[in-house]
Amino acid sequence: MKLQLKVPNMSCGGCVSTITDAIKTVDANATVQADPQTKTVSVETQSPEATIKAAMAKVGYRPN
Ligand SMILES: [Cu+2]
Repeated sequence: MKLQLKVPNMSCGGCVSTITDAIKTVDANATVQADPQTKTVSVETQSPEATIKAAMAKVGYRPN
């Protein structure tokens, strides 16, 4: 499943690695592409969307 999420407070490479790590914690095989410029995170994952969103919110990046 491919998720396309908008994360308004993602602003730099540090945010990107925090978000990527959080997603990998719930799905080690996930493919994450994050662009702070467009505030977009693309995730290819087997996990439910709610699980991915919760993992991101937990580290301070709540997708809208
Ligand atoms: Cu940042």
